Amino acid sequence: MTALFRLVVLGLLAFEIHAAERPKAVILFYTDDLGYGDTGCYGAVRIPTPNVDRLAREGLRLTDAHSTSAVCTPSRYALLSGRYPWRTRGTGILPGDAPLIVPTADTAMTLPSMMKRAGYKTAVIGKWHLGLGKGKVDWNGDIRPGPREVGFDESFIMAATADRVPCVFIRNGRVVNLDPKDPIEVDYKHNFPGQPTGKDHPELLRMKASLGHNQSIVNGIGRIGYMKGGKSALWDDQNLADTITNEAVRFIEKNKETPFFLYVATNDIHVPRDPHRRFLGKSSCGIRGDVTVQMDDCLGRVLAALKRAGLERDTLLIFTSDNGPVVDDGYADGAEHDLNGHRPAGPWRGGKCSIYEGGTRLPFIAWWPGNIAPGTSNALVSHLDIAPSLAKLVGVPCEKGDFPDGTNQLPALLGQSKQGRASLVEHAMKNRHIALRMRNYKYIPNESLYQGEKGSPTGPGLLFDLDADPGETIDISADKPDVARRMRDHLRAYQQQVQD
Ligand code: NG6
Ligand code: CA
Repeated sequence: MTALFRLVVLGLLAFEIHAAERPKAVILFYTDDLGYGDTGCYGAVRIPTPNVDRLAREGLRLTDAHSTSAVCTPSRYALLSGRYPWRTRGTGILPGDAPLIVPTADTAMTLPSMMKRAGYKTAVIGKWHLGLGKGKVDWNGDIRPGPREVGFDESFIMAATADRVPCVFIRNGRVVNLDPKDPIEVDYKHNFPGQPTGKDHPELLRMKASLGHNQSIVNGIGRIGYMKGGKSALWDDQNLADTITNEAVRFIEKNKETPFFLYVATNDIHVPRDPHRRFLGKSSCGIRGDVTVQMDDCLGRVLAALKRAGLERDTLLIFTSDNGPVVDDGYADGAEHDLNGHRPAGPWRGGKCSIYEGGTRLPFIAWWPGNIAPGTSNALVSHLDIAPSLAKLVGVPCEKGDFPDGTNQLPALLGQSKQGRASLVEHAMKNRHIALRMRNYKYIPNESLYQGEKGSPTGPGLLFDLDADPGETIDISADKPDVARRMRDHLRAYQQQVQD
């Protein structure tokens, strides 16, 4: 065999193996505010989640996987861009009329634009919460830039959260079912004359607020922000989950012959919790459990659609959540009272908004029958790693500057290695609320604590050994000053790295 011939044969072989290794479909099933302990396979006993449990039985269940932040917008920003959100101003929880904050595909590589480059058709269905447009959005026209400019071929989204206006779906930049004779107006500062608010007309509310949520009233629920018009386009809260699920199922059916990347971002289990009546009482811990059952049903219907499409063994599905759990998130829905012993964050301390582990340590299952062996892994991975790992999987080379804070953790996600990241910066709310994980250690600077949480009385921060003390209750910074100092310096060095 000549050297050249050998090269060609090797090249062809490499191509064949490579081609066979790529899944036909990749689905990122991204839930909202679902905690580590909220599903059966992660220890919940009062909430039946048969579909999530099935994923865990057939796939790889991670026990040290993290969202990038303990709240939604920064977490999703990092997911799509591969950048730590706390390096960039303006990545905090956004109002529904905020401009787009994710880099567009013409300025940077994004998760969807990378998948597109690999030949996958890309779509986002569900919650967006990353801003739209460039300034004042005209909700009655073509809304851009948005998902398309970030790299999604198709989009069917809620602009922000279900508790923020505008309460409408947007398909490919156009509000769905909008009557041009009844235009939509949105304002986050001032109400529109004559429109009732939750504050002035509590008698019009069918779900009372416990905090805030007292501006425009839509479907008897007080929201954040003011809106007017668009009556025919308003969503029905009790059908939100079905609407999102139907869209996801339709996308799978329509594209079963094409490689696709589908980002399904559920509204569940975010507030307001207003499930379809068929889920009422389906858990034994109240409304919060019931919307978790509804989320699980959505997953079940996606899995059924994959089976019907013949894609069951050709799909890599990642199941996870954007941030840790919260029980009372501003509506008096009885969730706190009905907990019934259920622990949303499982063994971890804190939850949504918190710098403790419960803020970002979340359910994370990688499922790809025939390619990922069933099991569990305690490898440390972050949502930041999803884009670079998928890039490796689908064969898109990443340059320096693409997904700058992400690392390729494909071996850990495929269950081929238990080695994950060496370190990870965790993030709570404001850009200064950060902490560092290194192996079993967690270092929290005093200035990263808030809402009355106490820092170290003797040093610059708290140090925990998560192996010995998973609940982060015993500060060992005085016993291990060298570890605390090293981690403090390491975290400072991260902070000082200039964002490109
Ligand atoms: C808070 C809201 C909370 C929720 C959160 C964002 C109040 C009192 N609280 O400001 O209900 O909407 O923002 O949640 O209004 S997230 O999951 O999108 O980050
Ligand atoms: Ca969230």
